[in-house]
Amino acid sequence: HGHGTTTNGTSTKRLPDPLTTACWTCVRAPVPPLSLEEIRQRNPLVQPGGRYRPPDCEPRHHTAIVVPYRNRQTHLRALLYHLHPFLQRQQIHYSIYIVQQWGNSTFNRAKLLNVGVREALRDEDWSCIFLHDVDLLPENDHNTYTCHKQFPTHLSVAMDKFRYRLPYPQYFGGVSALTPDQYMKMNGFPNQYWGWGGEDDDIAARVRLSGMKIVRPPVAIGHYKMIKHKGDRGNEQNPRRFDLLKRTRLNWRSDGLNSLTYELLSKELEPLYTNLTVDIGDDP
Ligand code: UD2
Ligand code: MN
Repeated sequence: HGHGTTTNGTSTKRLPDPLTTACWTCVRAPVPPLSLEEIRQRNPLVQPGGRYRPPDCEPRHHTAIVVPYRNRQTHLRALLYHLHPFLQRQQIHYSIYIVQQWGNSTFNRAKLLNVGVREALRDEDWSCIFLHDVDLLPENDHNTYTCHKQFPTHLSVAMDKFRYRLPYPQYFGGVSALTPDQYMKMNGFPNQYWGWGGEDDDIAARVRLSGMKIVRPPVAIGHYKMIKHKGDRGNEQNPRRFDLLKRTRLNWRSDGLNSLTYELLSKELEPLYTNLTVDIGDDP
């Protein structure tokens, strides 16, 4: 530990391939991309559905990780490869939910997150819910995957893509965390953002409108690597996002958890995650 870092926490070495390695406090030897089966073998204590409980203590934290997803196989493998050992080192009771949008309709990240939260809470009385992009890998073990008692947390404050700085003060994209109470208080997330962009700013606005604020870990802790990628087909920039954002104040009480409709097509307990395939409809 300590290699390649300065006292103020900035990296002095180029990190190896982000698909296989993401560690900021130490630089691990690169490993070849692994299959799901190989990742499972490396995580023998993970139960079907991607569930884990520390075997030798009573965990104080119960965290559901919810990942909005469609057609990102290599990113998913990289995430599972990193997240399982990371969460086990933190001795958290956790489960990973992949919320997969069925069909070819326009992608809707925030609505998928609503579905994931609702379905996860059917399984367990989670004390904390993480909303997690599939392509973000935490780089610092001190970044604990637990919730703040009072306020929603934004975790991905320092990403390589933004040169390890917060891009703007209200930024809430990437990885965030809420208790079920905080989530209910802001009526969940908006269902009306189809395509790329805006939904994260809407969520940040809801936090404030419902009388809460955003808390963040120090920049040196909230380090993430984003796997480089291009925009996806079916997730083109949403041209309506600016208009929608003007109406958050009017809409947040009526659009969200209390207006959520979807059809759960299947729920499978895969070895490393729970797969929820869901029909969330299409941009009207
Ligand atoms: C930024 C935000 C993200 C979200 C998005 C706007 C960061 C690090 N993240 O991400 O949280 O606010 O802007 O919508 O700034 N996905 C799929 N399949 C698809 C499309 C999206 O699985 O076809 C999922 C996946 O988990 C991905 C996430 O949606 O990580 C966000 O999409 P993105 O990675 O294309 O957007 P990006 O990187 O600009
Ligand atoms: Mn991304």
